[in-house]
Amino acid sequence: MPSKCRFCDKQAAVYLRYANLRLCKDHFVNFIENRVKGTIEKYKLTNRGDRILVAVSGGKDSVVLLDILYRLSEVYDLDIHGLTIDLGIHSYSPAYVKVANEHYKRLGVEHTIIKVGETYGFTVDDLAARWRRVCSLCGTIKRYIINRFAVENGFDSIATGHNLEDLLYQGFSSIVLGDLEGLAKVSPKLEGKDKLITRIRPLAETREKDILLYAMFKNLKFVKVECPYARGARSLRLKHILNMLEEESPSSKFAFSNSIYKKLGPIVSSFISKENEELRSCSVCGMPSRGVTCSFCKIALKANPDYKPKSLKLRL
Ligand code: Q46
Ligand code: ZN
Ligand code: ZN
Repeated sequence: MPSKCRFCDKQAAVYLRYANLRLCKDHFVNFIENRVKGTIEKYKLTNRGDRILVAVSGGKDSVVLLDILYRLSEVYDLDIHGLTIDLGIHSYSPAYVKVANEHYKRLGVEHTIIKVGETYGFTVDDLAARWRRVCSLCGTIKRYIINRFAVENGFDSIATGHNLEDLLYQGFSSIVLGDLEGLAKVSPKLEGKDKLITRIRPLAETREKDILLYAMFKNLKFVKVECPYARGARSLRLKHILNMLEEESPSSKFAFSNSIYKKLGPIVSSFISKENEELRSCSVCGMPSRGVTCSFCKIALKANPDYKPKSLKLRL
């Protein structure tokens, strides 16, 4: 039986079981924008006048994040700037950087593209040729560059496209491994301190499927090519378990996220925060570090013996 949108006479394009809602394309787009607004307000992700650095890879999550934050920047009086990192993965990076660039231009958003190879003298492809566990090295590189760029250019926070399932996967896997520090980081907002800039995840309560539909309904271009170094077997298994739970009980993902974001996470992070107080300055680059040398500088020195820390301050 054809069914109508709950809010207008148009044909419904989606049925959201978790909300028992049939919506046309336009009302679905509104629904998702309101959901993101709800997350921003519930977790106080932004303050009026904030300068926000939006990390855009060119994949669906970050493209949707940029699109929605751009739309909300007037509502919340936000000044947004995009940052894309060219990791130097030859079968992957060029397509991503190109799409990110197209979105910045389409929206007229100021942005910066940092090429790891040109800036530091090595690429993620170089790391993969020499070491295993390249994703962990790549993750360190991305976090370092984004944070350093935000510190040097005076941003109040960094927005990333982590979606509901990304965070639930992190939470689930932290619980399975007993990794309390990891669990404390499963939150829509990670407060910064000194040279660690606050990180916000406005899509923390938005399902991956809904993000995909939003991108499709709005004709937003994004890249689907998978990184050659992605090894998702474990995360796919855990995400499959979460999807099975959702089949049984449509709102279970939201119940789980609520319990981590609102209850478990804050309790655990009140214990963990003591550890963060012990951060010192890296002896090579001066950025926050647990040891004498930060993880990024350790990787960079191994990959390029001539490595020197670089300022990422924009020349205006
Ligand atoms: S880019 Fe880097 Fe990912 Fe590729 S090497 Fe792994 S972490 S999979 S999002
Ligand atoms: Zn409608
Ligand atoms: Zn360092």
